[in-house]
Amino acid sequence: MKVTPFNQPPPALGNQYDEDRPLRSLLARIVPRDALLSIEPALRDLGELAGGELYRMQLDDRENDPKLVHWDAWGNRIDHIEVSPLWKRAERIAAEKGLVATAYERRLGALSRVHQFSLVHLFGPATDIYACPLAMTDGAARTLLESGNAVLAERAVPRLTSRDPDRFWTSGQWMTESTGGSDVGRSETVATKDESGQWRLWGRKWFTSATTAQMSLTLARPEGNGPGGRGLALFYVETRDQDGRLRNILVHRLKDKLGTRKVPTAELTLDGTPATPVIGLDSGTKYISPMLNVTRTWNTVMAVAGMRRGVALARDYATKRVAFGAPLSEKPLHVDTLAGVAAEYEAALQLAFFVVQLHGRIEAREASDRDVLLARLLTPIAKLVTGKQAVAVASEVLESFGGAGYVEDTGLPVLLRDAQVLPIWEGTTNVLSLDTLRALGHGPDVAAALEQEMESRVGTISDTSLREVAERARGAVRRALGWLASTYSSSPLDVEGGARRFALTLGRSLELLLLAHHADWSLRNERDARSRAAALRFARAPFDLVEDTPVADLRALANDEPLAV
Ligand code: MFK
Repeated sequence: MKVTPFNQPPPALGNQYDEDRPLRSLLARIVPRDALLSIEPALRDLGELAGGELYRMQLDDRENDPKLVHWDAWGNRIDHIEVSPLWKRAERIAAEKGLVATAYERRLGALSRVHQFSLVHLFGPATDIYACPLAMTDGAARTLLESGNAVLAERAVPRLTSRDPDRFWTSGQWMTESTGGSDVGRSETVATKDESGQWRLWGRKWFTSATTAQMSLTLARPEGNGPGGRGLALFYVETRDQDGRLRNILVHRLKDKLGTRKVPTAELTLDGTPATPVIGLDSGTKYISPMLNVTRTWNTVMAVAGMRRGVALARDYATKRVAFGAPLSEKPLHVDTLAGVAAEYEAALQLAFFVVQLHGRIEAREASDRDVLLARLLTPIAKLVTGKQAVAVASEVLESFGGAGYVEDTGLPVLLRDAQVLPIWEGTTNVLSLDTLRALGHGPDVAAALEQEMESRVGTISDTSLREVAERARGAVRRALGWLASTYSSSPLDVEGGARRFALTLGRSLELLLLAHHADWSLRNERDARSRAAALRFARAPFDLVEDTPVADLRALANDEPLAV
């Protein structure tokens, strides 16, 4: 007897803009109707590409990792990096659709960052982390503009923000050395001036993402400068000469990474690379901080977009996969699991786009003092909280596919591997928790700005259940700020030990409050209770994480040291 085996239909994606109810609802609230109508065709167009052609390419391209070719056939050292076919396509689409340009053209004024990051949200999960070079490109443009170096800005920014793929440049951000990805102040790269007055860089960069870029911003210590970040200077490097040859840069190898494998991350030596100081000859970590804040915002949106991709695949699959007599989408326990990840996504989306709005207002010079303080405080918080959520959601999404989620050629395991980079690069969770403390250390106005923002939102919520969860979220933030104030004076070390729980409390509580605020708007304006369901569900996950654990207890546990009774 011939038995026809059962074949499970795979998950499919539709138009990733049309199907993204939380994104469309958010945009309907924050973007005026006419402006939204003017950008929707481009969003829909990208949503179609993301769920269609690009998704198919991602599955076909799965095994195409970038390749580094050191030598040509005739013995010339070329250090050529061949990227995947999808990456080549993504570069052209990114330029043409203005993934960076949109923020600088400012068609939507203060909402131009919202416009841009809506495009990023759709493009990111469909292009195998091509968002990485774009993030640094955006960061480099912002840094050059803020540096006041008109010569460099005029030379590079028109290229970094071009919509013409043949003119478009990407930028690297070469900071990490083997001495420290976090403690960048320990960098060993040295800058010297040659007889002609040209600055040249000498050193080894240990983890340079997107080494194919035409330019890079990097840090080096001018000879004779002191130690630490203050002794480093910010330099501009054009990577190739007029003949396309690398300018005294040796690419040793590509990193063998857990995820983001399409990103050609390299170890390289700067062997007298010509470079130009961007601003002064010191305080490099400070002058590169616009880059950090832009890339951390990209990281946040990419984390959120990755969650959305996972939810979309899991949701579609649940309608197709039958087990124990019914599609998974009708099984209460499976539905409960998907509801949990959908709520994480919707809450994270609200925080991400709140931060995006703040940056848009600042760049359009329409920001209040409160906006400026909140942007400094919330950029690291949004990055760290969404990075953690993205990993947890990706893990849950894989599990929702059962064994198929663990099998490479379904294209699913890469969701988890690529998510795992989000809490690591651009500042780990711990480094950003300390950055949160640094931001609050600028004075009492920062915490006051957060209190005022929460107050103004809670005050407008009319639905009783939403108001109740928003008040609980506000209470958790107040408690956390109170813990910080009282513990800081008595035991600064305990503050450092509790910094992650503190930052996550602020992040998750604010997500809940923003989601409750949005859900109340959606009830009244869209006659839709799905965002309320998301807020109430999100409120059942932990968000009040601060606790008094003396650092001595933590040390005993972490290092397995004796602890006195
Ligand atoms: C999917 C898209 C994602 C994008 C992918 C891109 C991939 C790229 C891969 C990478 O390159 S990953 C490498 C990323 N590396 C980091 O993010 C570094 C993490 N470490 C830190 O952030 C440290 O906190 C830091 C290097 C900044 C510490 O350096 P220092 O020299 O010890 O800094 P210090 O003394 O705390 O601060 C120096 C100045 O900078 C201070 O100003 P003042 O001198 O005026 O007091 C700080 O206030 C300021 N500063 C520091 N961080 C800032 C900042 N200002 C604004 N915003 C910030 N975030």
